[in-house]
Order: sequence, then structure tokens, then C-alpha cells
Amino acid sequence: MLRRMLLLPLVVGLAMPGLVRAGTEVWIDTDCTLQRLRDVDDAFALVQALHAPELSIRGLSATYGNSSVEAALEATGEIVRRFGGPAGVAALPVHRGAASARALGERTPATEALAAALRERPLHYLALGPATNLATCLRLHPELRPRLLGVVLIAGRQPGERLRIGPWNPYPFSDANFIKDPAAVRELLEGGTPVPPLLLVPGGLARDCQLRPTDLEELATLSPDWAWLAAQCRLWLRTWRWLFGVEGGLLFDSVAVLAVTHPAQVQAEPRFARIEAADGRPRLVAAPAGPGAPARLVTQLKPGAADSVRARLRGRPTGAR
Ligand SMILES: [Ca+2]
Repeated sequence: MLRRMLLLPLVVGLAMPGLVRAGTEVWIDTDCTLQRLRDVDDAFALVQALHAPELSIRGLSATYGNSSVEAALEATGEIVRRFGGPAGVAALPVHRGAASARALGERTPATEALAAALRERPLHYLALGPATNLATCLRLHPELRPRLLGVVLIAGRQPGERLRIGPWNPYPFSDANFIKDPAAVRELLEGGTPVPPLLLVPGGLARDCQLRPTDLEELATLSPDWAWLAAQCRLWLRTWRWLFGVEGGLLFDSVAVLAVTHPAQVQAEPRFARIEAADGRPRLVAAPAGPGAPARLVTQLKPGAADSVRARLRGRPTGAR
């Protein structure tokens, strides 16, 4: 497991700063897990999204990724039941998606629920895990492609960028959400027109968005639900410190949620997204010039961004439903 952590693939998000308004309707797809020695950052991103009055959560789906789809289904459902009350979505169902990248193209409850939601009204899609569920939905229902207002992927990198985090990180990280299903991302980029407006959020940005031990202990005092969640996350947080020498746990997926809820707190630039081969492996690159699909790349977080994430974890702003 430690070796797995060392090689932990990161997912980077796609966001559309400037396009998001209060009450933005989103579908969230997540590989949330609370299993020991797995990356539990999806759990924090989900709480952050549930606390965000900027978002109207239209639907939720689970995918393989950090763990099995079954584990993601269970963990996501538990988070939503415990933290979704203030947003009025505690009873929102979580739809089962793909069990692996081999399921690309196979109909699942997640692909059909997403299709139904898109037929009802356009929405934004926030992928906190591999893109298999979204690509499958669009392959099965290509007529719905224009109804995606935007897609945020936690994936991608600058040309030539090596993903490193912390002083003890001997190996570059892999771009986890991308590398778990490159074919799904290829279908988004090259599978037909229009290409949904893409916001790519590189995993390396999470070095500036950490949850410190003092943050976790403060959250644990806020409510029985936070005490429950914090208890699942202490080992994760210690692991980051032991393995990589960073101060806290890295909140990869929170950066993507922040890019949607607080677009002014991230720097994003127009790019061209394409898949290149490097060392025999595919890489999702966001380059200043083409060829490639038009996209925006988050290049840095602005001062105070991590504080905004931590504040949102504490609760939904007073007065917001
Ligand atoms: Ca994730």
C-alpha cells in the first residue's frame, strides 16, 4: 500500500472560471473512499460541495478509482446522508457507475441517471475520479453532448511538467484520474463535437491546498458527523506527512470544487488539451498552442485559496440554504 501511495496517481480537474454562477447546477462523480491507507480527499471535496451555496447538486455517481465502485458507493452515500442536510440533499441517491476502465461503453445506473438529468436540463459535470462514467454516457447518448455546460477534470499537466509533491517525494506522481482511463479522456477530447468546455485541474496544485493536523482536530470538534469523518482520516493525514514530508493531507479534489465555487481564487489560462506519449505511457498535456481540444488549465491557486476550502469545510455559510 505504501508503494501504491508513492506512485499514487493524481487526478486533475477541468473547471470553467468565469462561467460559473450562484446556484450552478452540477453532477458530481466521485471515487470517494474511507478505507484505510487510501486517499480520502474526495470525502472532504464532497463536504465542501455540500456546504457550497454556489452549487445546486443535481446528481451524484460513484466510480472505481481510489477504491472499488462498491466502496465509493457506500462512502459517498454516507457522506451525503451525514452532511447533505443543510443543502437539502441528504436523501439524494448515489448512482453506481463503472467498476473499472474495462467497463467503458457499458451502460450503468450512473450513465442512465446522468443521461436523464441532461435530458431534463443542461448541467456542469465535476469528475473527482476517472472519466469512465461520463465518456460512457456520451458514447451511449451522443445527442446529449451539447447539454454539458462544462466539465471539470482533476487531470492534466503543463508540457514537460513532472508531478512532484513534498521534499521526500522521490518519484513523480502519475496523473491518476487520467492514467486510470486515458481512453475515456480521449473520447471527451476527440469523440465528437462540440467538445464540452473543459477545465483541467492538475493534481500538483494540491501542494497549496492541504488539510493540516490542527485543521482536522478543529473539524472533529464541530459535530458528531465531523468527529466520525475525522476518525477515518487521521491515518491518511499522517501518511502524507511520513511519506512526503508535507505539513498536511493534500486535498486534490477540493481544488476542483474551489475552481467551480470560487473561480476568482484560481488562475486559469486558455490551453489546448491533447494526449501525448511519453516514456511509453500516455500523458494529458495542456499546451499553449495546438493541436488539441480547447480547454482551460488551472495554473495556480491565489493567496487565501486553501483558507477558503478550510472555511467551507467547517460549514455552510450562515443564511444559505
Ligand atoms: Ca478522487
